[in-house]
Amino acid sequence: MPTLHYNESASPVVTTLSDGTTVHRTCSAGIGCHNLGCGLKVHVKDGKLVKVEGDEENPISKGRLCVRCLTAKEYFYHKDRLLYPMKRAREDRGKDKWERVSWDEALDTIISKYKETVENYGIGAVSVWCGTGREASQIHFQMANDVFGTVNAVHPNSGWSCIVPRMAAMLWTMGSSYIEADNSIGFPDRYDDPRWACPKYMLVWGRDPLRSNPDGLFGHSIVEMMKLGMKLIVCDPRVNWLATRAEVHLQLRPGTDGALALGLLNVVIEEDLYDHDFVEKWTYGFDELAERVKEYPVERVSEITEVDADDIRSAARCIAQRPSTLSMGLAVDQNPNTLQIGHALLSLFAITGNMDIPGGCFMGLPPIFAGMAENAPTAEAEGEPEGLAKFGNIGVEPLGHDRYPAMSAIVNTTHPDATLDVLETNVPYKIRFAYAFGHNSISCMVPQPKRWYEAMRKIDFVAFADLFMTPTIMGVADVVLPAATFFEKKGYVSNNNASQPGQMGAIIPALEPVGECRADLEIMLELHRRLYPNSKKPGWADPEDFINSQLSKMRDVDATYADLEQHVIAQYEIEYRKYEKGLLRSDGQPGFNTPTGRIELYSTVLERLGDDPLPYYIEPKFSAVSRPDLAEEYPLTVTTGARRFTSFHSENRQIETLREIHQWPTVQINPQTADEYGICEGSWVYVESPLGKVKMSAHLTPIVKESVVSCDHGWWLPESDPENLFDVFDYNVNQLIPHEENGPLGFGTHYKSMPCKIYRA
Ligand SMILES: Nc1nc2c(c(=O)[nH]1)N[C@H]1C(S)=C(S)[C@@H](COP(=O)(O)OP(=O)(O)OC[C@H]3O[C@@H](n4cnc5c(=O)[nH]c(N)nc54)[C@H](O)[C@@H]3O)O[C@H]1N2
Ligand SMILES: Nc1nc2c(c(=O)[nH]1)N[C@H]1C(S)=C(S)[C@@H](COP(=O)(O)OP(=O)(O)OC[C@H]3O[C@@H](n4cnc5c(=O)[nH]c(N)nc54)[C@H](O)[C@@H]3O)O[C@H]1N2
Ligand SMILES: [Mo]
Repeated sequence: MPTLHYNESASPVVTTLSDGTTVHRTCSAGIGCHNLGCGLKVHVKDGKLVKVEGDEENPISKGRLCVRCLTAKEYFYHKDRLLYPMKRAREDRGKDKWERVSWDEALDTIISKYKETVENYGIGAVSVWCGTGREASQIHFQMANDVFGTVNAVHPNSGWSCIVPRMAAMLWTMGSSYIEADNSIGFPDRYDDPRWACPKYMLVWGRDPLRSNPDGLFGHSIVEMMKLGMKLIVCDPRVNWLATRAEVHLQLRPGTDGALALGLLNVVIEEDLYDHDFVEKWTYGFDELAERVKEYPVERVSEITEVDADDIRSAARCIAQRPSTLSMGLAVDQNPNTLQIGHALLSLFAITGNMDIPGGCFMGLPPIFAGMAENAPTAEAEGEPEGLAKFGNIGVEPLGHDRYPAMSAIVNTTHPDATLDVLETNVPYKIRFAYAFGHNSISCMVPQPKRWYEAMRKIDFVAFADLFMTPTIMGVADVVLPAATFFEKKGYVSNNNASQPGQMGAIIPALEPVGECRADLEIMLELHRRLYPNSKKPGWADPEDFINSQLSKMRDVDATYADLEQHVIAQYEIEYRKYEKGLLRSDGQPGFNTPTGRIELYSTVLERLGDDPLPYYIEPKFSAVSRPDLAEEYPLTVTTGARRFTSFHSENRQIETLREIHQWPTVQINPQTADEYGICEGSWVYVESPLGKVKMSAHLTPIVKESVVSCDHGWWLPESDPENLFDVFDYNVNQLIPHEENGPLGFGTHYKSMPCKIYRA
């Protein structure tokens, strides 16, 4: 159903300038980013990277580029880049005693440790680890299932608090894959397309797309729509740039999102602002929802959230206008109340008739999310795993799904927090082998990182692939493989596996690899070749073959790598009002892809999974309300991880220009609060929660509420002693965050709301 558009009149992929410099158009996958596909022009002279600039012919990024890509040359040629495979003795973990080895030796070591593990302890002892959004995460499940034959794919982000809880709410209550604000991204003529309408309002909730471009909603498209008349409602405890331009800024107490969302529903229903026709025809359980939201009158919600009651009313009245749209972000996931926040916000836009209309909330096609893809090719070599990603058919489940069975209904990894329990207790069995790529858990992903660090050190053998040495690799790895940047490899980018309108593009190599770097995909194919030399698995011959087989699994998308490479980028559009046309259900009937065929305001799926079918509020577990005993010692609330232009998670701290712009791990403090504690601009302070403390440089700013401080995440100092793990435990804010304080079904956690105190260091 998606329609692909190529721009036939765009410049060729490679042009040559008068001085012999070649300019290569491509799509980015980083540097220091997700596979988002900003358009790039890479200037190459005598085989060397000269500079990178934005590609103004890319219909989506239109020549814009962030500071991380603009400094790509510093990254590409950085002295700290890993250039060769290395190994060290197990007893030297934590010591800077690496020894260069050949690729053959590194890969053979990994394979022999793997075989030894399986022979002696069974396949359960094998695990494959991955982080966020790089090529590594595109192939995480294939690496786990098809190469190493294990269901234990690990993504150790507590409560899977990145996009998956939002996706679960979307899938289970609306039968949709990612539901995104409609910014005309699939139309070649963008905002001029007569089928599109400009949203009257966008509700931006716990998201800062100007900095994060989260999951492909580019921040600049919000600014473009503001220029066309779109107004903003922003829900954020900080006054970020968007909040300063909002009609209403809902500056809530961190973590109270659930109450606020229910309060907005209360206003829309009490004031009869909803779309009766849509509710009648297309939703299930309106009366039950109406009864539930009576428990959240505006005055009560105002008390819980610290948001002015009149602001809640005005916001609800704005959103109820059609078309209005929703952009919800990470603060929705990083909360144990996550599924209910998602369900409530989606219900708000459903009952106001804003689902899948032009300028409203664009519904995704039924999901083809990585781990759920039907990616089981035929195995032909003896002993080759039959693509365990055909999940659920093999009678084995990833670790932790016994305790959190709902996890199986959305994603095919171990339960993140339960994985630590297994590592610490060896129950039900000991994990002995780990292949890890594209993540830096003890600097970034996991709460209580010292526990993970100790636990990962118990694994008998750990191999890592990365572009740089990291605290995690220095602390726990035995073998490290040098990964390639997108300048050095073939790949593809797409929005949510083409389930959303957007772009699909080619990553086209412009440079020879530095040192002996190799792409993750090449490493995977090589491991597979060595493990199953007789395999004739379709799609596994070489990177292009693999990319083509992945593209062929996307719904109705007819494109090969060669097609994309020829044009660099394609846009694809998907229709509106798919529910009227039978485009959302496998039976071709009108309606939504849910058990009742309707949008489930009363969720039969949540009910079946053992949760309340209606949205409800959970007070943050360690707040002054829940734990008055902590309130005196820890009077402030800390929220963490608001994105910065100058870094992508724990990356980019080596890049001089970026460190000039943002030098140290920083805590934002309201000047009033700072005054109270005798803290001045730029001084070092400790931020301490009941679980631990970290050092941060103070930045005094009125953008945070007086009772709130906001800390950077992902910090370590590449310039510090490797054998002190680059001081990661002095600066990684996740030491303030608890392990396994997830919501009832195992999702969400407290990255964005913990009690704390601050004092001068
Ligand atoms: N430059 C850059 N871009 C990135 C990343 C990066 O590290 N750097 N990371 C990428 C990844 S993996 C992700 S998941 C996305 C995330 O990107 P976003 O979804 O935009 O999330 P954040 O930047 O974490 O937070 C957005 C806003 O939430 C606010 N906030 C804090 N606590 C609360 C709360 O309790 N409730 C509400 N309503 N708001 C709150 C913060 O003040 C902040 O302004 O960004 C991606 N893009
Ligand atoms: N306190 C707090 N903690 C958080 C968050 C927060 O908001 N607050 N956000 C959370 C979220 S949403 C996420 S997604 C996680 C992210 O957590 P991680 O995924 O662990 O974080 P990264 O720093 O992105 O780690 C990626 C590593 O992969 C390497 N890398 C980059 N590109 C490639 C590649 O192509 N191949 C290979 N092999 N390696 C590559 C990088 O050099 C880096 O070392 O952090 C979480 N942690
Ligand atoms: Mo994330």
